[in-house]
Amino acid sequence: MGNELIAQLRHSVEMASHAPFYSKLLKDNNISGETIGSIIDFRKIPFTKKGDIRGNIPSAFLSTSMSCVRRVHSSSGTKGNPTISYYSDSDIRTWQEHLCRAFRMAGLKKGDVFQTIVGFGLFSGGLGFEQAAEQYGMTVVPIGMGNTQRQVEYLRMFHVNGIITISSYLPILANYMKRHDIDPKSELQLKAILIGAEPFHEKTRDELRDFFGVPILSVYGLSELEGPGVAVECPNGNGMHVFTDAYYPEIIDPITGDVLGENCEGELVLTSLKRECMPLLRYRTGDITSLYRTKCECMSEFEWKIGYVFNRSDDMLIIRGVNIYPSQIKDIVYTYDCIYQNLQIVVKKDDDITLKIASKSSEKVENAEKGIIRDIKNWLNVTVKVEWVPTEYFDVAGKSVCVIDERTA
Ligand code: DLL
Repeated sequence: MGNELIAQLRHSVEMASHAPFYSKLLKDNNISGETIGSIIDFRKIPFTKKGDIRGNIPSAFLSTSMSCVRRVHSSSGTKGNPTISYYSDSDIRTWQEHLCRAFRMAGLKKGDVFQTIVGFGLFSGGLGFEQAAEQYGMTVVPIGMGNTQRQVEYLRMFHVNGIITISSYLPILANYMKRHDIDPKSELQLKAILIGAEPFHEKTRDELRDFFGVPILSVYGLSELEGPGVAVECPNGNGMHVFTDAYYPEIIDPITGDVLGENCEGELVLTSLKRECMPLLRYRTGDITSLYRTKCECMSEFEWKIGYVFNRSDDMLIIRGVNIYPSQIKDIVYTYDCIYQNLQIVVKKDDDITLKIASKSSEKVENAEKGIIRDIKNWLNVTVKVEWVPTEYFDVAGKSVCVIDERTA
């Protein structure tokens, strides 16, 4: 562990100590920048949880004066109150730099046209990508979410080369094009598609990559820590490069909190190294992934990667004592080729679980229904019902909700 990292961590602890929440936490635990001489010392800092941000007034995490805050964003709040994040000028610049790295990795160039199919306003995706793409020298079409017909018209009209969209919207876009006999390979000028903000399924991504004929790259981030741009995938795949000059990643056992070794799957914990207005120390992201070092062929200087995020710890369902992640259900459902790529799991009781699925033709497929029910029973020992919904059911203006657990409502 390099001295440089320790110096960065120490600096981050010092910056955080100006925020009321951390001032108390650090004092209570007799920790200050000066006590951090090694990674062991750093690990004495208790984790920060989303609940800490939600349970305090937002300014409890503000480590500068309000006059240094140039902008606020907040999380999409699909699971409770949205969490607020503060950005200084320098925080915004660092963030833009990260997204410019994402464009570079995706092979996008100055002069290309970039369409931002993500929400604007408080959601960090829209403004973040728009500003960064402008700074990168691309022409931006800041269209936002929804209205698929218009999205496609603009993709054609402006000869768009790159897009960012939330993961669940890409199948909706593809579905529209298929229904209207539009072939993106011959009719659009796309070079790369960036997706993020939600998990995707590998099979879905393979299908969509074939359909669009360009790389589909995952961009990871969360609004508590700048938004999209914490980690980014290059065309060589195999996970996402973490921008370790700005974040220190750890993987922990989500139950015990123990720090896990390289390649182990667990919850991602992030410490910001550069954030001015709202540094976070050992922040539990809730995202399940792994961390590994690799010499990637893209020659990126960022050697640490995280695996794709398929699950969140708070999406884990406990059905009659057994832990089940949505991705395990998706892995089974998507073996049926007739199934459309978004789904929703509604749990009313342990023995009352409904899968809302759509077929690619928007019609009920009897054999697939029987097979899915049987396979989920066989593999996961869970009894589910299937409710067929039209593909439009998933066309929502924002992130799709994958799990509705009414037992905890
Ligand atoms: O979703 C920021 C973002 C915008 C990322 C656009 C990428 C593109 P939040 O609304 O705060 O911020 O949600 C953060 O979304 O903790 C993950 O659970 C999930 N997430 C983000 N990126 C990915 C990804 C934005 N590439 C939460 N793959 C995170 C899977 C992702 N899940």
